[in-house]
Amino acid sequence: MQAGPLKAVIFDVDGTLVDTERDGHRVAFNEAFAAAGLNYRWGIEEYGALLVTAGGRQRLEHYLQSSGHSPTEAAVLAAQLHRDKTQRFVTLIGTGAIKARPGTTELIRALREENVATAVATTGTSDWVLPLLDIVFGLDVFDVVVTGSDVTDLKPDPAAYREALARLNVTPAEAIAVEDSAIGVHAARAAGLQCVAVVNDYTRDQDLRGAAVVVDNLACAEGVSVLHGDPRLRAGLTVMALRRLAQAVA
Ligand code: XBP
Ligand code: MG
Repeated sequence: MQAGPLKAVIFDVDGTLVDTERDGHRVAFNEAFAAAGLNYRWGIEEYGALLVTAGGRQRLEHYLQSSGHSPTEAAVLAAQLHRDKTQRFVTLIGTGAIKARPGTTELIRALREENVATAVATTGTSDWVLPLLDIVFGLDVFDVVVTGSDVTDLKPDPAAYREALARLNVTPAEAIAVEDSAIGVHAARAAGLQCVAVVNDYTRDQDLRGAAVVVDNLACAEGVSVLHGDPRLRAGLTVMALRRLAQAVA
């Protein structure tokens, strides 16, 4: 097949490259609550609902306000808890407990071998995103990394994707986003990108209709479940499949 216009693939982090929310961020938030002497604890299901707010600090702030704290108190407490949560999460990352989702490492390698640039656009903060990417994948496998610390507006706002496209120096038609969530798909689409959604337990039932393709994994020994889009993706998400997708919309 002739090479398509695909020049870059931009990956989301939480839920996409790594499954961090339930057993990573959520646990660190709960440890921060406990260390601050607060009785709040986020259960697995409750945390899934809270994820509609991107950004851990913003998530805390909304939650604290809805729990009766004044806006000023909530803002100060959220900032303090978020600093502590981030440190705790960085410690967890250092233990090697956070692993790449199946197929991500191989796909990144294959893209780079075919001279397709690889990038990250996340709303997570750089204090943990950079060490995590370094430990799990190696920072040098990404041409561009845009974190929530680099933009004012978080997903579903397209700012992180627009910034990644600008730094990559490619147009939206030359790139594809890989996301796991409705707010992520919305952000990518709002930046003009085609999107592949790879779901996890928190995002499986979300409205991902903006994605051209929805799969339950990037690769899996038993085969990938294609929830929406090209059934050939059962064999896994390959560079050729991504090129086909880019060509289909070119
Ligand atoms: C997911 C997020 C982040 C994380 C927590 O980002 O919304 O807020 O839940 O990280 P993405 P912080 O899916 O875009 O990678 O506490 O640093 O915000
Ligand atoms: Mg995500």
